[in-house]
Amino acid sequence: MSFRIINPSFLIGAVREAQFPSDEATAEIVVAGRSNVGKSSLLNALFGTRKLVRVADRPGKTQELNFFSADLVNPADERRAVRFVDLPGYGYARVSKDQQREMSRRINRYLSAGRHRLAILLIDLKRGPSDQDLAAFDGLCDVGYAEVVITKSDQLARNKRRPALDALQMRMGLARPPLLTSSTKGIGISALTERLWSLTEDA
Ligand SMILES: Nc1nc2c(ncn2[C@@H]2O[C@H](COP(=O)(O)OP(=O)(O)OP(=O)(O)O)[C@@H](O)[C@H]2O)c(=O)[nH]1
Ligand SMILES: [Mg+2]
Repeated sequence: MSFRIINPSFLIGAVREAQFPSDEATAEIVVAGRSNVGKSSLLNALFGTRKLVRVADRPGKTQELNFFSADLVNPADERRAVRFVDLPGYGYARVSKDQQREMSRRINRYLSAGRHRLAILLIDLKRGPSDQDLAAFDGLCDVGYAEVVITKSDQLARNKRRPALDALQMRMGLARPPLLTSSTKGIGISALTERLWSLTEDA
């Protein structure tokens, strides 16, 4: 058996801090990134579900902070309870300014609540990092550990993936190449699960 995630369960769609789950012993993994980058899809892929996390038919779909509980399982069948947070995406121009402000307020309230130790910041391979992504990466690194994970790798031809990955690694100043995933093709999902196991080791 390999690394896997079992028992995924939706906890709450929170809009204010009082609603955040209070069990602080459980490692919390926050999934951040631009609107439409594939946060909700990646969670569904990790969970092995299609519908647990709502996926956008249009960008800006996720507006609450959605909390999920699940168990990471290693090949020796040891289990570790974790919690995932699906954040609203930033940078979608077509939601109203008021709505964008409210969404950044929600994200900032989460980050300043001082609860996250571990974030994965998603970057679309074909689009590469925007200035907002770079700022988000800095912000997440300031308050915890942030790991960059690449989404939608299926949208680039195989022979273009490596160069795009190298350019991205350079631009973001990463010590090693980030993990490449595709939620639709199932690429990198078990590698990411294994990575999450080691990242939560001493959380
Ligand atoms: N080709 C391809 N499309 C993907 C992949 N992952 C997500 N998508 C598509 O990208 C769109 C956005 O996906 P979501 O998972 O809703 O993105 P999100 O980051 O949660 O978006 P917000 O909730 O708006 O922040 C959807 O149409 C998905 O079907 C992928 O790996 N490959
Ligand atoms: Mg979403």
